[in-house]
Amino acid sequence: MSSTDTIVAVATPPGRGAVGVVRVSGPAVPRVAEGILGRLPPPRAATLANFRDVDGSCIDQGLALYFPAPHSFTGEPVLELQGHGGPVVLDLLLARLVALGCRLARPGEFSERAFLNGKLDIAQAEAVADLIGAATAAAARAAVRSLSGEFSARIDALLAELTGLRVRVEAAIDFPEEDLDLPSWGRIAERLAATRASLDAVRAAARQGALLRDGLAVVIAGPPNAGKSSLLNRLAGEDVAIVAPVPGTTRDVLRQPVNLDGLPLVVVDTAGLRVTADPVEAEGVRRAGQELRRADHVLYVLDATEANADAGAADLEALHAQPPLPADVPRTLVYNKIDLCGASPRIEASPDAATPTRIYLSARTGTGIDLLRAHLKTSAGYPGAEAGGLCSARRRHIEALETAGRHLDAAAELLGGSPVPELLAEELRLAQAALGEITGEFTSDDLLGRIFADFCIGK
Ligand SMILES: Nc1nc2c(ncn2[C@@H]2O[C@H](COP(=O)(O)OP(=O)(O)O)[C@@H](O)[C@H]2O)c(=O)[nH]1
Ligand SMILES: [Mg+2]
Repeated sequence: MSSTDTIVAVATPPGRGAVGVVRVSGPAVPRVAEGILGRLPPPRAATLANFRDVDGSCIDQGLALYFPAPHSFTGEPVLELQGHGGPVVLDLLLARLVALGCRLARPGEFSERAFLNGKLDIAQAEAVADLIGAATAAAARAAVRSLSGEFSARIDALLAELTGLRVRVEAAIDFPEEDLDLPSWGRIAERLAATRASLDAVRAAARQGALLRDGLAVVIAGPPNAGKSSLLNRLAGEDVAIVAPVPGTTRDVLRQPVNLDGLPLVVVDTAGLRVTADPVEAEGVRRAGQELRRADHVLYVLDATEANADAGAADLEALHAQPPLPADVPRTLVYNKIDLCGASPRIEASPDAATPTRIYLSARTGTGIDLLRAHLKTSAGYPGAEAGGLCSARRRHIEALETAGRHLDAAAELLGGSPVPELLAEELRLAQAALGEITGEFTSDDLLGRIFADFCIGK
């Protein structure tokens, strides 16, 4: 697939910098280079050049790099101009290149062309965006692994297993006279079960990869003065929120990115949950409720020195009963201020899904915070930065893996009865189509558009 137009964009971030890079891709690159440089630079050699305006005057002086097709990022002829990183000079360069017939690129359009020309699959193109957006070193390392194709290779292996299965099932459709005997169906069922197991392993890995990319929204809630803001400051390692003995201090929602051993968290501090006549505080309480419904993990902070702290926990849940929080959001009860009652830090793990874990700590002295940090990691299923080997992944990938899993389950169910090869083949085809969406083997234009629209311009 080749594009007819030639696109241009500034590839470096807006603002002033030592160097600013303008990237041009498309069939007109040789002609555009003649226009702005006076000649086409030799392939892949950094060439000092004057970037010339239409009247021949010099807009900037810098390095020109020419990558002939197909050996470029997009697979098309690419020209990179490395000039000085000022917004005005870069605008002048852009205007000149547009006058030479280039069109301003849409977000992600360079990556989209790289995909269409077979330089990257979609999961790899997404990994480029994830590497740029990585919030922690562990997330960056996972993105590089996906970029180099490790995640795609695991998907391709699943696709190959499914192709093998389909070949056998479709043979039964094409040559019904050679009816498959029972042992043959048995072997197909075995292979199907093995494929299902590999798929589960890939999905578990993708979950962890997505966690590194998206991070975890940890929302702190609880009654006024329990020490919610103190806990945020303790987790952040700095004084982000105002702490005061006055109830109702926090009204706005505060968000603080926290790096938890490579796992990116966004810790959200909210107004204390109580009925109040103050309209500003009431708005804060309303917003706290809103945050709770978006949380990946809720920390209910309670004052351990208050006799009725336990009753408080039940009341807190009731406060949010309308509408209720999703049942699968983990909640942890944090009993704070243990320094005041001389208790030692401890964790009481949740005995069943309905009972939250309890952690006793002191936000003021920091004792017991380690228990909370470890608990947040375990509950998210994060193996820790030292685990290594993680690939970045996205929610979209997990959903596709789950869809494929459902079709494999349906296929297994068919095999349990007296199998109709046509129905079986259809389930396997649907599973394969779902997996193919991850790398882009089978992808609608609509999905492509949505994926690349999230990228930044110039990439
Ligand atoms: N002794 C002690 N005091 C605390 C602790 N955590 C918070 N406080 C105090 O409790 C009061 C309320 O704290 P704050 O973090 O503003 O509570 P919030 O209203 O829940 O955000 C402040 O005076 C804090 O200094 C703790 O662990 N130990
Ligand atoms: Mg507060």
